[in-house]
Amino acid sequence: MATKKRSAVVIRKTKETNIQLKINLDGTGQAQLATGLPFFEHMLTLLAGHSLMDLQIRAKGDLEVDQHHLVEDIGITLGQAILKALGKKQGITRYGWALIPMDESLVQVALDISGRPFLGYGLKLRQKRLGDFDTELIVEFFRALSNAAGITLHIMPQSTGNTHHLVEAAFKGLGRALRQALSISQRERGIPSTKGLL
Ligand SMILES: [Mn+2]
Repeated sequence: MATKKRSAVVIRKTKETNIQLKINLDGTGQAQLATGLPFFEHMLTLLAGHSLMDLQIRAKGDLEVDQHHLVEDIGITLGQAILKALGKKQGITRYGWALIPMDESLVQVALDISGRPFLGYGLKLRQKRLGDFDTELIVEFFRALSNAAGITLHIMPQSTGNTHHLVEAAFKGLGRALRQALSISQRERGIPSTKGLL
């Protein structure tokens, strides 16, 4: 079904950030990251590994201001790259979901590659920082990704606990749900919408 290579390169440069991102939707989950944000790279590595996308990101930002611009802009760039690599969304499974435990924490992720951006987000993160990473930026990343990729995305905790565990379960869940939604369905004859457009 997928004869064309589903990969993309997006370069995004503003006065605040400079990002080069390469993606291969049909990869093996390899991540090569240089962002200057170690905790965030830990999460992006999980996202790549569990989605089986190959992800290469080189990003520089105005970290002297704070981490906000860089994290949000990586979300935008990743969303744009996914959309570009998907093309007309021919033959994709479209929906994906995952219920991921991380010890005491349990997070449910459901998504639709619908062309309609929406973020439902219910994580309550008790720690304000993980390493030196500002946990307020987690939701900003998911929102930017959802907006740029046109993905309806719900991330809801079923059981809340340690902040690192919760965030990790959310990124693994996003990865697993994306793996499913991006996969080519052998029985799907075209664009998986009764409208004929996604
Ligand atoms: Mn961890």
